[in-house]
Amino acid sequence: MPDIKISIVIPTYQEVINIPLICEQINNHLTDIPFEIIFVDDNSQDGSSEAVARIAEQIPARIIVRTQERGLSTAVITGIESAKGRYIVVMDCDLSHPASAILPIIDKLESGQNDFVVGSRYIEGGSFDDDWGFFRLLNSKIATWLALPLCHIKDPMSGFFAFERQQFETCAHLTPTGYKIGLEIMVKGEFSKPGEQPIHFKDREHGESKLSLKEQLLYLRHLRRLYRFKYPVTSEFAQFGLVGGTGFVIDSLIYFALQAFFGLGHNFSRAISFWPAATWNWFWNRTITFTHREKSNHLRQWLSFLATSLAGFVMNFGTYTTLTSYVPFFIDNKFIALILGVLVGMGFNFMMARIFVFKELEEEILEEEKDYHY
Ligand SMILES: Nc1nc2c(ncn2[C@@H]2O[C@H](COP(=O)(O)OP(=O)(O)O)[C@@H](O)[C@H]2O)c(=O)[nH]1
Ligand SMILES: [Mg+2]
Repeated sequence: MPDIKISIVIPTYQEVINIPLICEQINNHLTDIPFEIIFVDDNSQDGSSEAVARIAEQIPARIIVRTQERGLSTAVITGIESAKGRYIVVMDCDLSHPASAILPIIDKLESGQNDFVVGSRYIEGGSFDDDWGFFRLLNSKIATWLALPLCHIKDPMSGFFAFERQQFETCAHLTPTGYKIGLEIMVKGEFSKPGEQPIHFKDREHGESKLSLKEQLLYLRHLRRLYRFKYPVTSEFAQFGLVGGTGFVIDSLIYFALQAFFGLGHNFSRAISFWPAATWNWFWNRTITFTHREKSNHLRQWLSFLATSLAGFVMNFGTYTTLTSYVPFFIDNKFIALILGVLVGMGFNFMMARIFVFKELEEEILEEEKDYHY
C-alpha cells in the first residue's frame, strides 16, 4: 500500500446520517490519492461505528470511539495523533465544508505557498448560505474580529483547516477547550505562512448543531488564553486598563455622590473615594487580569495593591502638578497634562502589580493549576 498522503480528521457526535455522505464526497474528489478518513466519535450510540465499518469495505475510513472524554477540540487532537498521512485535513461531518476544496488546499501546502490553510468563508470567492439571519452573522463576525489580532486570516474560526503533520510537533502547550482548535493550532504552532482557500460554507441539512451558548462563552475564555500566549504583556496591560477604566467610573461616582449628597469637600471626597475604587481594581485584577499569577493571601495582596495604587496616584498627581506649574505648554493645555498624569500613574501601577502584587507562579504550580489559566 502506498504511503498515505492525506489524513482527513472528522470529529463526530451523532452524525450517522452524514457519515456515508461525506465519505462518498471525499472519495469522489480524491481519486488516485492515497488518503484515510479518521472519524473521532464521542460514543454517539447511533450506529456511527457500524456505518463506518460498512464503508471501510470500500473506502479507507476508520473510527475512534472515545468513551472517557468529550469535546470537539480534544477529539480533533486524538484524530491528528493517530493520523499517518503526510498532510492533515480537519473538517466537520455535517457537509458544511466542501470536499472539493481539499485538493486546492493541499496544493497550497505542497507548493510551499502556505504552511497552514483554512477553508474560508470570508475571503474573496468564499461564501455562505443566504439565509443567515442578522444575529447569526453578527455573532460570527464579532467572534471573528476578536480573533483577528491573533493571526492574519479572515476566517480564523473555521473548522476546516490543513497543515503538514510533521508541523504538529511545534504546537506547544495546547489547552484544547471549546470549539476553536484550528485557531489554537495556528496560533501556538510555528506557522509562518498561513493562508486561505475560499469555500462555500453550506448549512447542515441533517442532525443538529452542537454549538451552544456555553461554547460561545468558552470561546471568550479560550481567546484570552491565546492572547496571553501570543502577547503576554500587552494582554495583561489591556485587561489592567479595562479594569482601571471601570475603577475610574466607581471612583468618580463615589466622589460626586459624597459631595452632592453628603456635602463633603472636594479633597475629602477624593481621599475617601480612592479606597473603594482601589479595592474594586484589586478584586477584578485578581479575578481577571492576573488569574494565572499568585493568588494566595488576600490581605497581604490587597494591602500591597492599595499601597502601590496610592504611590501611583501620587505619581499621577505629581506629574500633573509639576507639568502644569513649570512647563508653559501644559499651563495652557492642562487636559493633556491630566492625561499624561493618568498614563504615568497607570504605567507605574501596572509595573508594580506585575512585580510585587501579583507575582509570577513557578512553572510546576502553573501546570497543576491549569484550570485557573482562564
Ligand atoms: N467528537 C466530537 N465531535 C463533536 C462534538 N461536538 C461537535 N462535534 C462535531 O464537530 C463538527 C462541528 O459541529 P457542529 O455541531 O456542526 O458545529 P457548528 O457547525 O459550529 O454548528 C461536527 O462534525 C460535529 O459532529 C463533540 O463533543 N465531540
Ligand atoms: Mg456545523
